[in-house]
Amino acid sequence: MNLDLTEDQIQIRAAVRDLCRSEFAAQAAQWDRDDAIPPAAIQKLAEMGLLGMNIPEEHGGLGYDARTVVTVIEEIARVSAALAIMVAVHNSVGAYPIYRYGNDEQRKKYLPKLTSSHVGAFSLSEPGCGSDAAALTTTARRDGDRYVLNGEKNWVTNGRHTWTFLVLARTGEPGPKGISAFIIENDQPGLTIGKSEDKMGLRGSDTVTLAFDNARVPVAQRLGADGEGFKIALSMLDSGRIGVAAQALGVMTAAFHEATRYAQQRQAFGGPIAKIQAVQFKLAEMERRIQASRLLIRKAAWLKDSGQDFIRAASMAKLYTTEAATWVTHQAIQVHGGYGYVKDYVVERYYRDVRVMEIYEGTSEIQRLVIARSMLKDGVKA
Ligand code: COS
Repeated sequence: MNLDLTEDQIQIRAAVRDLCRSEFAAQAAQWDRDDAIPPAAIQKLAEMGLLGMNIPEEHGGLGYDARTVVTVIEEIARVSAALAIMVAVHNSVGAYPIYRYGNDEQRKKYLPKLTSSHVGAFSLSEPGCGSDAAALTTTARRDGDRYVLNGEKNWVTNGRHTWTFLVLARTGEPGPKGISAFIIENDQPGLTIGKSEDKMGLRGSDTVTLAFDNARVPVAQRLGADGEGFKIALSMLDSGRIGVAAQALGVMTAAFHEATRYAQQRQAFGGPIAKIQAVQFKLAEMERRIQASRLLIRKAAWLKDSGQDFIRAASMAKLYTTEAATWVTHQAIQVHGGYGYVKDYVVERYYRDVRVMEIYEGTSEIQRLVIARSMLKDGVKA
């Protein structure tokens, strides 16, 4: 297993880093205050092809492998976690499923725009079910050449910027086998896109509710076979979870750099606080967790790229990295003392931004469940 970046990946990382530093770094705090990211920022990413990162070139994408995708997401998250989640969701669970499970017509209709200019979203959760995804109650009743959708969805990232929603709805029996996936456009009659949630962090990335009231969707908009929706959703989330881990890694790396810089400047007890062992131990612990996170992420991405089962590895990367990010950003504030608690210092935003990463795309508890089930099924190898 080779976990080093290739020359190409190092160049891509440098190009994305340049873009983020020159175009986004100075604005990220304002996006957080305004709770809005301007479409121009998405456009800049689109110009670099980053809306089609994991889609093959013949369908308009860049054809990046998973290791390259996580490297890009980490870089964006070092500057703005809100922008990173928009891109990560669009790529992993918005556009890619249409390539992976779509028929020729669907690929031709959606991929050219989704890889170049338009944003996609994913809608599984509902007010009454999140972790227990197979319990969803939004219905899609077949009526001739249409499905009629009724129900409510929530926690939909990118909702107000989105062209296509990948919506999971019940077409059959209770449980996972009665769920199908649909591509639904933002101007679908019977669909109401709700207000943006007023979130603790990731401000600027919009999160909305959806309401379906007799939305009549052509059968041609169903993605995959009838009843295949749950497997489509979970398999896409497996990749998405490596992306969330990469976001968490980006934010905690930025928090670590801020804490280190501050510790070397801040004077107390006759010198910089970086000379105090209590502070050094915090910095050492941060670095340890960052390096361990990076290895877990690269391993999960490598397993995916080499065509192996990566479900358990993706859950481990997400679980470890997001919990590490919560710890690292917490400690970065601690190193800053009172200054870390005010908005003049960026670590305050980092702390708010990472908190949700232990929740979305599967809580830490769900990751533990996935890991345990997989170990008990396959056995634990030495
Ligand atoms: N990829 C593909 N298929 C999968 C899968 C995966 N990662 N995990 C499970 N499946 C399949 C199973 O193989 C099973 O099919 P078969 O009976 O044909 O074998 C089916 O899906 C049902 O699996 P299972 O019995 O494990 O389903 P559960 O209801 O117990 O749910 C969990 C499994 C809890 C893991 C799932 O509901 C989950 O991940 N929940 C969190 C959802 C989430 O991340 N929400 C956030 C969305 S972002 S807003």
